[in-house]
Amino acid sequence: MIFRLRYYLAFLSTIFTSGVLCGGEYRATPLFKIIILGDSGVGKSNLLSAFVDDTFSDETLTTIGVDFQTKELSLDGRRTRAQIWDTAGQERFHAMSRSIYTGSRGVVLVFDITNESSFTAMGFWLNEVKKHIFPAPVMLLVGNKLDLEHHRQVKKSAAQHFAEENGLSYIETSARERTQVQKAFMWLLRAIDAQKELAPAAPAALAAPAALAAPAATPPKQRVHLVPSREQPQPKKTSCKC
Ligand SMILES: Nc1nc2c(ncn2[C@@H]2O[C@H](COP(=O)(O)OP(=O)(O)O)[C@@H](O)[C@H]2O)c(=O)[nH]1
Ligand SMILES: [Mg+2]
Repeated sequence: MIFRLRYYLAFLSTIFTSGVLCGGEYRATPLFKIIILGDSGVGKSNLLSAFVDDTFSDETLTTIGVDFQTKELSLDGRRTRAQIWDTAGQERFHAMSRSIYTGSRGVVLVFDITNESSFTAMGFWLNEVKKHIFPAPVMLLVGNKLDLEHHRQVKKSAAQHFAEENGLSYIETSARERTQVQKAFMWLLRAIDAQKELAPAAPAALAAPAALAAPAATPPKQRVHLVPSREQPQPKKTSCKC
């Protein structure tokens, strides 16, 4: 029952934030839905806050359910909104995460370069995307915690090989130091934008990581918590200024 209520809340919030119920300029702003997937503890929540708020926390607790933030930005001079969904990595939340897959145009697959098993799990998460998200979204493989290079367990070459084999682009980030975080998300947004003219069945593979675009200016942002999480006990309500 609680799960269903949460699901409907998520659905309603998506409608509001997509601008369907709003008019004028707001409706015209393109919305790119992106989801972040990967095992628990790899840094998904911190990558999101690093991108949206330029913040990092050592204290972040396990994300419960799903959560998203919307960030308004300029994509090559055009006003765009990125709606980025953060998911919980644990198995008990997989069904809830799947409930928000619909309409995703981009996926960030995150592992922790200091944690071999989180990299091994990329096969599972990739399969999740292939099985549940249509048409195929643009995907970016992210090796996070680059600041912990001295504890690296996953060779860069292994990650690059996995990315090549699966038609993904690869980038390494540090949410803690904000290294390449803007670059990763902005690349994904540009890749989604470039894909919009392609047929639905077009392959997700795009340019090589070397082609990752530079970050753009970042104006207003909006944070919405659909499901209370331990680190955010007071969910904020979405507001639509129609
Ligand atoms: N050193 C380092 N720690 C990080 C980084 N990103 C996240 N963490 C830490 O890893 C833990 C899990 O991060 P979190 O964002 O909650 O991971 P999630 O479960 O995938 O959402 C937290 O203690 C973070 O402070 C990073 O880039 N570098
Ligand atoms: Mg989290």
